[in-house]
Amino acid sequence: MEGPSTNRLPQKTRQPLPWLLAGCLWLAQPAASFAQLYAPGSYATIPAGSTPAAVVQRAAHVVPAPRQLRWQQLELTGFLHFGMNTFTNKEWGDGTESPSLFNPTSLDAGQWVRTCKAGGIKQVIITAKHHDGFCLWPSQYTEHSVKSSPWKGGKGDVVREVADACHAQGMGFGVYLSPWDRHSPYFGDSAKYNNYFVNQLTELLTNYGRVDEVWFDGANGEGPTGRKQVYDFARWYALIRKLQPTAVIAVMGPDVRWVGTESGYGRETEWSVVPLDAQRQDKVAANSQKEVAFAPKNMMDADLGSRAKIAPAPALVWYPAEIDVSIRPGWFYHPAEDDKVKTPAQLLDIYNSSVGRNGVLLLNLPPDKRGLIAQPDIDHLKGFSKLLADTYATNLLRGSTISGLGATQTTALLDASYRTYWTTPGRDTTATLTFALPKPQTFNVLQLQENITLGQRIESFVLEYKSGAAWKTAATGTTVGYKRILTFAPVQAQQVRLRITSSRLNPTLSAIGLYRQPAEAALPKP
Ligand code: FUL
Repeated sequence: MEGPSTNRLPQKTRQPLPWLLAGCLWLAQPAASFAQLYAPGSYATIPAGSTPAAVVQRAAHVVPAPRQLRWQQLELTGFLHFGMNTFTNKEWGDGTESPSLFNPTSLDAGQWVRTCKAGGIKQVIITAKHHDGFCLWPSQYTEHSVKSSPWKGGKGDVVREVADACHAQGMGFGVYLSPWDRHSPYFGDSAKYNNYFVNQLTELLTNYGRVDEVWFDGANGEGPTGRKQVYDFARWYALIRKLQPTAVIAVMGPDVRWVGTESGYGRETEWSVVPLDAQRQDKVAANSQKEVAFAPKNMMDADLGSRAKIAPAPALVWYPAEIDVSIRPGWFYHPAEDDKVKTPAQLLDIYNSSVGRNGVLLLNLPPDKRGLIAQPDIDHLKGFSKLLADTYATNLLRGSTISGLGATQTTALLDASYRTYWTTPGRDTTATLTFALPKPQTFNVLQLQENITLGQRIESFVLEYKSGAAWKTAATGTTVGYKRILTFAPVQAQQVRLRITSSRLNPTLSAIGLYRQPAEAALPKP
């Protein structure tokens, strides 16, 4: 759905700001055009002199590009960290590793993708090249790849096996191509390396069918004493848009924002509409990993998109959060971590705190030296997926009588369709919806979904339940966005109400649900 007319800016104002081109995209030719980077409605300039109220109105109309909406609705995506580090038992290689070390004994990408799919994951991203520069596909631009390894007599191609398995199993497919390359002799010779990178991207985006996500991380350990490479992001973006226009470009890219932590826990107030400034690559890189010993567990600012943050912004963009976390302590497989795989209950808590905080969860499952996902990871992912299904199987609000504003549209709240939605009849920015349940129920989870095809609007809400003659608070929250989940101490009630206490424009809700998490979901007390 297109954004409302306020976003159809006159052609001459729909241009990137000069500082964006200079400072954010490190412009070189040929660059991605503005129309290639953004979709109608996913970007809004703020006219100089706008009042704070006008900025809020503008923000409430910014909407996702189709590729961003598709990605958001996946909810759960998977990372496959596999490569030289799997064989050297390291997290980062330095680029001097011999390709002869890469020799999985029973690699089966079909097993990786089946495991992910069975766990509810909808799309996977393979580390085609990590920082050590070793390529999992036989690139014609370097010898430092699987073609120089003993695996399959140098005839193997891990990227092809993953892409084929994804396409055969109806899963999305993505590639991680590390900008930082500790092997390439071109790295630091900016023009040469950018050409090398473009050649490799071209191979990945033309030879493997549809690609749904391209992941550029911000890590770069080469300090002032190392080689300094200026990445030609603008050229890379233009290439991706040309070759795979439906793919989202993540982290060091304009479509998907790194949430700022690798813990799995997103921010409680998560706006998908943020000042354009959030796309500055130097800022992303500054918060990213610089040394292998330092994992960026939490580099999150609590607030990126509040009224105070957007008020001075010259432009706003739809730039939603992706929350990446590994099922193990490390990103790559290490035998010593077999007993440190996150439990099903921990994974459910992470899901509730990532997907349930208006983000997409990118869960890493690293294949081992055999080239298979290890059994503890398979078991825990399966356990998580069962807990998730058990928790969200029955919406306890089903069959309720609903009263409140806009009562005629309330069927949309419980019809299990994201497309249909409830909203207030006027431009109200507060609303109360009261639910009389068919019988008393015990619940400890609230789930809400805004219809983000109309923008993100809700700023605060409270869930209350009737206890005797009094209304008591079960839970309070701020933003909703695509999905918001709140867990709380179990409550028994037959009457509940949702009060939306602040919204940027008339609020919308595609869904509301109350659920009961099974006892196995409880985390051990710290
Ligand atoms: C970081 C990298 O340094 C890690 O090795 C891992 O790939 C993670 C997802 O991104 O920046």
